[in-house]
Amino acid sequence: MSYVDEVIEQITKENPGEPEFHQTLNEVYKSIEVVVDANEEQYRKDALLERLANPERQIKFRVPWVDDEGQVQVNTGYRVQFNSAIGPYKGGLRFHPSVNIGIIKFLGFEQIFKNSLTGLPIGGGKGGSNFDPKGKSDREVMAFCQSFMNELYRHIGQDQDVPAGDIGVGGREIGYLYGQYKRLTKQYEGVLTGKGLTYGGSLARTEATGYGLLYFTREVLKANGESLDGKTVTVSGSGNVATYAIEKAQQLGANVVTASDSTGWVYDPEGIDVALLKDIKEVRRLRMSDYAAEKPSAEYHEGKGVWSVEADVALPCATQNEVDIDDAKNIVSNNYFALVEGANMPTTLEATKYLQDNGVVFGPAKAANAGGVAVSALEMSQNSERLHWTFEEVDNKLANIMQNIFKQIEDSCNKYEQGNDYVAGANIAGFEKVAEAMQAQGIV
Ligand code: NDP
Ligand code: 2IT
Repeated sequence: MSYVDEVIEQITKENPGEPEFHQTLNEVYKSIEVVVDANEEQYRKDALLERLANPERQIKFRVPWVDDEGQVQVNTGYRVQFNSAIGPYKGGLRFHPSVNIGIIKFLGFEQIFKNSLTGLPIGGGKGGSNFDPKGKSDREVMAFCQSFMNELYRHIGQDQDVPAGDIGVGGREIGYLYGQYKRLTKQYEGVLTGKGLTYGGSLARTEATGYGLLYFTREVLKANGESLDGKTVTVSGSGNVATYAIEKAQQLGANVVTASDSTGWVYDPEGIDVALLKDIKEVRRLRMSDYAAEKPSAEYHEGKGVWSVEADVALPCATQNEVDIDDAKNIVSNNYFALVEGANMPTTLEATKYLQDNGVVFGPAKAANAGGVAVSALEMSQNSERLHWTFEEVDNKLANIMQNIFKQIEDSCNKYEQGNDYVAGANIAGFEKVAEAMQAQGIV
């Protein structure tokens, strides 16, 4: 059995009941096998793959809070500090009822390689809670965030671990979390990113993941002789990533005809109205069904179905494993040119293989959605130097970072003869830097 297969088997056995973590472990370790084989003796001796797959630290804690009826509620909080070889732990917080340790570990593991690809000095971490912000009052969300921070503050700091947003955590939640951190520690420091612009946030952080996704997609299409101009694009999701992906795709000349949430999806052949979408989702916190009710050209459908629409480019921007084998078959039979992942691990392993085998150009999440964390790192730089950069300055740096990520992937594909398997290219490029830093720092 190869070293990679041995470690996958061992880690899977030692961490039962964590299918999402097993999935990313399989994807990443199988695709770096070519590098591992070339260094097998040293890596084995140093147990490099075992160390990389075991988080440096996992924190799990109780989060009690009082709801509007005076009832005490109890949620579970997590922070997984996965790897600090190249910088302080960095990665978002997810508030969603599905959150468990396996989900946080899959996200944290992916984050190690994503952060490495940005070229910026940030390690990998992730956290969150099974708290569901949907339907809660502002006061309830604040009470939860304050209680969550009452424990988390002990484990984070601007040079230790810097959380940010993810599903269910946006500007409102970051504000409440930041206020409580400051109250507990008396420190006005860049301990969280995605902060509001009046208290240390960076311009373009809100837009960064979606915009970055499109800057990356532009590179992918260019390398394959295509461009976004005049293309039809389908997007899933209607949160932070989806909204700004749609906005930038339109600015680059594409027509985006879908958006969705966990209850249904909208087909709007005239193109999604981003101003209306922002008002519905960011201001009024309503559903896609409300979008359809207010936009005459839009059709609303219950359930899943975005990938049944004919288009050129698919951008899944909602959640993990939302593109399964049936969706992949639809995408192939609808003659899509490319699928580029905005969400983290939105495509199952089986669907990824099917798309790649059938000639759909595939852009992997840890490269394609790295723009969010990259601008988070730029927010950390601005906080450290106590200065603010202009929107254009941050946006230009973001575009350069996404271009550079694609170049690293292409270089790795060429060096290890992986053709245009960008999944392999991204995993290899992300891994090589972290592996070298870990080896240089001894057995820790
Ligand atoms: P938001 O909370 O802003 O939006 C999430 C969107 O996805 C909503 O439309 C939500 O619908 C939908 N969604 C969430 N869970 C499910 C589910 N189980 N089934 C179907 N739809 C679902 O989150 P973000 O936009 O920030 O995150 C979206 C994805 O992008 C996630 O995978 C996240 O990890 C990833 N990501 C986010 C980054 C960021 O900077 N925010 C950076 C990089 C990646 P509903 O409202 O009905 O729940
Ligand atoms: O998945 C991700 O990269 C994020 N949710 C953003 C993390 C961050 O620290 O900005």
